[in-house]
Amino acid sequence: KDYENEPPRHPALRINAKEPFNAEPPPSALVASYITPIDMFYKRNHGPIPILKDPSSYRLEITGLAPKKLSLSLEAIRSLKKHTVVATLQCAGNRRTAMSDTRKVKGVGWGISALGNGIWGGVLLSDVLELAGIPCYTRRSANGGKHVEFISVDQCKEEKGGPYRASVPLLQATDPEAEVLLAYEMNGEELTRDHGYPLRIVVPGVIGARSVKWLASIDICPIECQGFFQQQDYKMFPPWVDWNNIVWPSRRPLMDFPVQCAICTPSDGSFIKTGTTVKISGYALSGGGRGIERVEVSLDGGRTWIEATRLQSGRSAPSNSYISDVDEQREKWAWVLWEYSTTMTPPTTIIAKAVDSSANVQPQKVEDIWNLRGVLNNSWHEVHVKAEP
Ligand code: MTE
Ligand code: MO
Repeated sequence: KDYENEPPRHPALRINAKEPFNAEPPPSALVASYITPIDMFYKRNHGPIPILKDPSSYRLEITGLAPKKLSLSLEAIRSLKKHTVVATLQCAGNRRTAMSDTRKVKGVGWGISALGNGIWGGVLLSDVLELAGIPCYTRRSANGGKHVEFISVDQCKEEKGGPYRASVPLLQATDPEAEVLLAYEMNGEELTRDHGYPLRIVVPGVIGARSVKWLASIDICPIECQGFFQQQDYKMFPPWVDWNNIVWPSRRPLMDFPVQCAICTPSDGSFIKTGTTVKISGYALSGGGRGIERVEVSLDGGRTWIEATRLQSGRSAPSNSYISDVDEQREKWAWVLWEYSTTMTPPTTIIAKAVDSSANVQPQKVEDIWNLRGVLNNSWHEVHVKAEP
C-alpha cells in the first residue's frame, strides 16, 4: 500500500530492488552523454517516494542552534541568488555486486551504474546559513554548532519508519567553494519526485548518501547526525570485521568518495571479432573536488598500460598542456568520460584504472578492500570479452 503512488520510470532501468525502488541504467547509457538524462539517472531509495500535496504550503525549517530560525517557502528559496553546479552523484554502494561476488556482503546489489552526472540548480547552503545568522567559513558557531543535519520526510525501515537524515560539518556547509546546494532543479528542469522534489541537498564530491532528498528541515547541531545512515551504515570497516565483532562507533561516517573508474563499453561477456577495432569507453571520477589526472587501460592483465583519451567535459584542452587548477574549478565535482580505440584478440580481459589529481590510485584487488557493507568498491575494473565464432 505504501508503494501504490510511485512515479513512472524508464523501462530500460535495471531494477535491483522494487520496494524501496532501486535501479540503475545500462552502462552504455552512462557514456552516451556527459550529462546524464534524468530518466537514466540511478534511483536510490530507502522508502516509498513521498508526495508533496500542496507546494504552496511547503516550508523549509532552519532550526537548532541557528541564531535566526527560518521558515522558507519555495517562492522565498527561488527568490534567492541562483547557483548551478555540475556534480556527479555516486552511491557508496556502486559496484557492490562485484564485492559480494568474492565474499558475501549485506546491501542492495549494484552493478557499475549507481552514479550519474547532473546539472544541479538551486541556492548555496552557505547563502541560506548566512541568512540564518551563520557567516561563511564557520567551523563552530558562537553557541556551539558544529554540524548541519538534513532531515527528510520519507519513511525508512532502517529508521523504524522515521525520515532519512544525514549531516555534514558546519565548515563544509558554510564554505561557498564546497558548493553544497539546496537544489530545486536537475538538468534545467524542476526536480522530479524520484530525485527529491521539491528540494534536495547536493553535497558535491561526497557519497550520495549525504545528499538528502525531499528536504524538510535543516538542523544546526553540536554533534553529527545520530541517524542510522550516518552511524550504522555507510561506514567502511576493514576486511576482518564481521557481523559478530562489529563496533559501529569505531569508524567515521564516509564522506568524500575515492578515485573510481569503470569500463562501460564493451559490456562484460560480449562477443568481439579478432582484428576489428573496438571502442573501449567508460567513466572516471574522484571525490573531494579532486580531478582525474589520467585513465589507463590494459589488455595484458595489467603488465602494460595505455592512456585513454578524455572526452566531453565542459571545455577542451590542447593535448600538449594540462588544464590549470584555476580553470579546472568549474567542473571539479564532475566525472570524466574517456575512450580508447584498439584492435584486440579475444578472448581477452580489458582492465581500466584511474589516477586522480592527488596521485591517488585504485586498489588492484577487491579482496583487499572488502567490507561487510560492500561500500566503496573502487578496485580495478575488468571486462571479459569473448571471441565471436
Ligand atoms: N534521501 C532520502 N530522503 N532518502 C533516501 O533514501 N538515499 C540517499 C540519498 N538521499 C536517500 C536520500 C542515497 S544512499 C543516495 S546514493 C542518493 O540519495 C541517491 O540519489 P538519487 O536517487 O537522486 O540518484
Ligand atoms: Mo547511496
